[in-house]
Amino acid sequence: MVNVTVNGTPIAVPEGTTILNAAKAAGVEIPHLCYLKGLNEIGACRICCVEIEGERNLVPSCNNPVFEGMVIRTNTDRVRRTRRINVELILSQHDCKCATCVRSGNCQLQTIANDLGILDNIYPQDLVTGVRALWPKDFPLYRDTNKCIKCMRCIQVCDKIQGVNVWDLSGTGSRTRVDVSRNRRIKESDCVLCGQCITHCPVGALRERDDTGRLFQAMSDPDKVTVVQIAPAVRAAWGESLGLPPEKATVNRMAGVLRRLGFDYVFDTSFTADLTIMEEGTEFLHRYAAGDTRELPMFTSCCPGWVRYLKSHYPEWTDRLSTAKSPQQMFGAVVKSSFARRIGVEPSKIFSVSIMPCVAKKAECDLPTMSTDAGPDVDLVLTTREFVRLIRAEKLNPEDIPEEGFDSPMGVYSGAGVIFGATGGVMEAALRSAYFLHNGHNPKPEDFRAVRGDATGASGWTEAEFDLGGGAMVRTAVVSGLANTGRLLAELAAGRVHYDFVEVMACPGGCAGGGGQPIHTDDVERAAQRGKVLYNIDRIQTVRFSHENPEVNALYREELGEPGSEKAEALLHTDHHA
Ligand code: HC0
Ligand code: SF4
Repeated sequence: MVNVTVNGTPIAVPEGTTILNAAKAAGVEIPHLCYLKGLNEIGACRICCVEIEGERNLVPSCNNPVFEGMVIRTNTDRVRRTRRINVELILSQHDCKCATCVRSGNCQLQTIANDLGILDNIYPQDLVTGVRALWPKDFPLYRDTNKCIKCMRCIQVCDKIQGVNVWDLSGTGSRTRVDVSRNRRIKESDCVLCGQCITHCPVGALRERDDTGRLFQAMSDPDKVTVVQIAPAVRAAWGESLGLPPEKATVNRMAGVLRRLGFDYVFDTSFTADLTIMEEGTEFLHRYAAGDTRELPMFTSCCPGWVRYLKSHYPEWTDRLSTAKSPQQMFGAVVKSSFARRIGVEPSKIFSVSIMPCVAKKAECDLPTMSTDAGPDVDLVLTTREFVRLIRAEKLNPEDIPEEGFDSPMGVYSGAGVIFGATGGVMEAALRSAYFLHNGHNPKPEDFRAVRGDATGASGWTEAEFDLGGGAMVRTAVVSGLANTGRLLAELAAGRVHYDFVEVMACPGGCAGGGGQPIHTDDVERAAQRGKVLYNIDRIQTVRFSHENPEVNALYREELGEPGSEKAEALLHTDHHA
């Protein structure tokens, strides 16, 4: 242990502790902006500077460890003045139009400036102008250079957590800025649209494309029937930025809210998560029995960020992706076919919307393979954040809105369909049903819990092996975060690991930690906590197996025949090469 004093309070902390964390342990919070634990500890913003007795210069506290006998002061006049000047200098290069910024009220720079009582921008603004106009408006990820404060969090998260390396510094000195690396335009980069750089941006420099205007347009068209689906992971997070306690932020209250927003039909993506399991589980058993190494291990295909990553990094392994469409896209396909027939409406008159914790879903629904003559299967994707903005725009108070049921038939789901939203959930749901399909009887729902992933992504990936019955040993791996995924794929390529079935989610923790989820300014990662909410929902469901979803079974009975049938193939599968 190392003995230090923080503002006169003695404290002992483990060796290697940073000044920032030692101060925290002594009950002293040091303001900081660029710092992100374990990810960005570079002292770039200089807001966390403190005075150390005996040192001439102030030092950033986030990346300097304590030493024995260190005397730290965080509240001297010099520290206060320097901190203030450093914030003012950042503001001089920041487009401070807070009234029209998506992060207003949720911006770490705004909070620090307000907390320090900075009421004027005293330095003339020196913004790089005009660059913003070059950013493509149709790309689901939007970047505003004039808001970037060069904290470098986006660079670090894209490099270290995702291994995609989209961002880099360009220019030197006062002209240094963050831009797409290697002089590329964003559309030429490998950006998979995971949105992790958005959720780690402390200000409004990065955001998703705003699609709420297109929704309002469709809603005001009397010819359109609006249908909405709610992704599994949204239910675990939508209440966070509305101040709703988890027991009030239920998916049934969300259904009530969506009806008040004007949707004609409200459904749950978890229904088609169950349908995905029927198709993907069947497909896996066929591939496993055939043993063709070109198609094994089978990779899950429901995360569009991962599909984009695989196709750009290992295009030769595209055949290993399950051909099953994602639940979002299966949902769209069913809505514009069997549901349209059921309600007697032309498919082209249906406007199909999904609320997703994800930015990449905005690109998935635009793929040419996800459309028919009636138009795209899913017309519009809104992130959880955009959904919350709709609630705010309409001045709805969710606490006053009663919980309501879903419309039928696509509002019926099993617990297996809900855990899709957490890392390992797709694999667990698939194994529950693959076991049934293989043996003709159910396992215990908890039999496959060993596949549950590590929501922090810190431990790499989770391996497990199961006997599906009759000696059918299935080797599984579950991974989230694309840097972890890159390492797993390298091991597979080198022949050092062998799996039959691999689940990949681009975002750490799976969709629960998705790049479209609410952003918090306290730097606490919430994927694990949200994942627990989903597992708890599963635990209390009466139906916990996708193959026992009565409406999924009715769909097969009445329209599709068997999983993997010609009709099911045509409607629910895709060609990833197209
Ligand atoms: Fe997910 Fe999905 S689980 S990718 O994270 O499979 O976005 O929540 O909706 O489609 O169901 C996201 C979440 C989904 C899909 C489902 C899958
Ligand atoms: Fe990198 Fe993901 Fe951001 Fe694209 S969306 S730049 S892949 S972190």
